Amino acid sequence: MKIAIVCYPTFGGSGVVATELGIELTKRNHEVHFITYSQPVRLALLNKNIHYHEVVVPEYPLFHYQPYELALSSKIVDTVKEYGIDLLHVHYAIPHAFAGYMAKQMLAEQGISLPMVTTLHGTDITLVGNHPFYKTAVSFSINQSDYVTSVSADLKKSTYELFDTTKEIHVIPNFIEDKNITHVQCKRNLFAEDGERIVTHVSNFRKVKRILDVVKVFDGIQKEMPAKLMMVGDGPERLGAEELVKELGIENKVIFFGNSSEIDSILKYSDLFLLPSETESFGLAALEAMANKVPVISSNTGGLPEVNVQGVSGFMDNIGDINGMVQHAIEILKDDDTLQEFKEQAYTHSKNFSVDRIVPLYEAIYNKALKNTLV
Ligand code: GMT
Repeated sequence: MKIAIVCYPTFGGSGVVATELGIELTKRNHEVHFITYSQPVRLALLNKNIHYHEVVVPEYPLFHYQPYELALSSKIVDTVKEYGIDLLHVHYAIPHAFAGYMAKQMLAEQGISLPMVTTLHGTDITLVGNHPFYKTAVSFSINQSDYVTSVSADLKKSTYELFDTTKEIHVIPNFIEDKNITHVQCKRNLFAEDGERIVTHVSNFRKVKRILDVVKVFDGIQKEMPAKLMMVGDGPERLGAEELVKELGIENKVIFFGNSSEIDSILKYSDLFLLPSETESFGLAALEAMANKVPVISSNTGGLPEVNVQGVSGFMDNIGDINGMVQHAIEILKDDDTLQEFKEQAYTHSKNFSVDRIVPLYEAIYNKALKNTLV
């Protein structure tokens, strides 16, 4: 099948999922065409089955806002016609599902039918999409998609609560490749001294991630045992977190890496992952940690209870419960045997989200969408 994927090409979870999905689909003999405004960060290699088509929005002084949706829908139409694309899969409703719908309509005028699958990822529903300025268009584009999927049951529930839709939503959780990692002790020493626990957080440092809580929880941990904190990512809350680190006097124990494409290398030396988010439709970062044998302390919000299993892959506490998170972190990190047990449990649990289990669920939706459009 020839599949066009529209996504955000940046470090956000939806772009990562879309990119990994595209790569996996090519391993299953599909041809994948990414249509985005820059090459997706996790897309290293292009080959005869992975193509990338850049959406360019020319600057024009009259425009206060550049019409990205227009350029995107035109690019979808052109790509579909040039490469004989069978199906369009858009990730993140805003504005991709709307642009996809416009492309579908333009193609229909020319007698070409293009089934569209929309995957809802989280903030497109819970934070941004339900803003009154966007809600009408987002509801419309959900309803006009041929198939809609969401990355967790909780996100499906939120979609029905927040939007005027009765559209069937298929839950397809995010997935992860089996990392099957082995630790190389000498490299671990690049990050921390012997006997120090390595605590890690990875995100885009937006408010919703509560990275000040990450710093506070780490502060509680480091008071009880030698530890280092790896802060991976960048975003608006970074400055505040750096200030808090200084205020607490723990500058020599916290490393801010900035954005990195070496997430797995950092995770494989980590002992604990912190994700105390305000809202999280799934928490792909937590799953990536588990796949690298890193147990997770997270909040219990949104779809996180579908990913993190209490007392097995880590622990969950209420949003903002710093003390609870510190206590649970210490419970995991207190001795090597307990830590090893949690590491193995987290890794075993991550296999429930293996590529081989999840990607066929998307293929099944694609087949249904194609069949329905051809009838
Ligand atoms: O979490 C982010 O900041 C990025 C955002 C995105 O859309 O790129 O992530 C959302 O999609 C991820 C992939 O499906 C989910 O794992 C994240 O939980 C979700 N983020 C939120 O709901 C805040």
